[in-house]
Amino acid sequence: MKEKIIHVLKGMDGFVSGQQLCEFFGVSRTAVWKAIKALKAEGYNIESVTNKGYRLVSSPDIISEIEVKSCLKTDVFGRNITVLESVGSTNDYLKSIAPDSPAGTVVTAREQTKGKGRLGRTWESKMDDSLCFSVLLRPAIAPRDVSAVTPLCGLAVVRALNEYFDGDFEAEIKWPNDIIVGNKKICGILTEMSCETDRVDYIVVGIGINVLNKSFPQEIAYKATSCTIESDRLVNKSKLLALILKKMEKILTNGDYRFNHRYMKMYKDACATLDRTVTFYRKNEEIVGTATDISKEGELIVTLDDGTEETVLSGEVTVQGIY
Ligand code: BT5
Repeated sequence: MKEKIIHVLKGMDGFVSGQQLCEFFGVSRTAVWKAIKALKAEGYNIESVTNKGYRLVSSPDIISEIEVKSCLKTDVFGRNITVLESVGSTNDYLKSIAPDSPAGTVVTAREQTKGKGRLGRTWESKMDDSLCFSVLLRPAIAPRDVSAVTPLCGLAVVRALNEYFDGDFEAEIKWPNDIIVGNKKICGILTEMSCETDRVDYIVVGIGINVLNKSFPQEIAYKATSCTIESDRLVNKSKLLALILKKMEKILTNGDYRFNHRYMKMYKDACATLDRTVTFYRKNEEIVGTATDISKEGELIVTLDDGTEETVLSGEVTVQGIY
């Protein structure tokens, strides 16, 4: 009921009368009044005026199921969503409920206490400052094709951020899975999967975005940035999450979880690593070259001074000019 009322109030410019709401949902005035009272307690500023009805003045900036659902424009992604107050890691939580959850299930939390990066690293986040969420995917693809999923999700995040912040800043991709603004990291992606030899059981894509952070722990301050640092715009995390889920659903399903020609071009256009000098290690040997292309499988192609090409599948690549 609360969710339906918020949906109606959001769609109205002015007031909607209590009577209209009762008729619309076939419930009593008391039921509407109780739902409005509960919404106010959750931080919604709803004006009530005798003989006019109710008007939504503002929504709380705390991520909630009602808020996300009222902004969702997807068919599947986020329709089943769990919003937690505090959790160790949204990826771990989603993996624990994955066996009984449908594709597109999302877990998010106001706070993550043990956020994970890749290779045992840590993802730092503070209560209500960051947008941390995980999405459950069940594509009918072979384990070897999973490598395209992270970059495709990165592309979705970049497009969502650039649409939401509309010219305030330009988000780009640092291959393979960091989203950067300028030369600093604004978002990281951690993809985990459960599979059998020839079949993916499920994939959990975990995305952490620095949204309202004004500062960072000393160790990462030189390389981290946030939406608030880069833009003066007020940010509604639920709305931003809904927009990212819309882009993810579109890109992943339209492209059948693969890099089709169109998404490959978009990825390359958004990739800050290309045309830069990069350094990586192979069998303890330092290799320096220019990042010249991305393969169909999402690998980075590096051209060395002698013209030979090296393919980098994953791992650490230092990009000149970026942290
Ligand atoms: C990542 O790993 O960037 C993946 C981060 C994924 C986080 C999400 S949040 C939701 C879901 N649940 C989880 O538990 N995780 C996912 P990696 O490429 O390994 O980068 C980690 C490194 O980034 C750290 O070692 C730090 O140097 C840096 N770092 C940590 N927190 C950061 C932050 N908030 N902003 C920018 N850089 C950060």
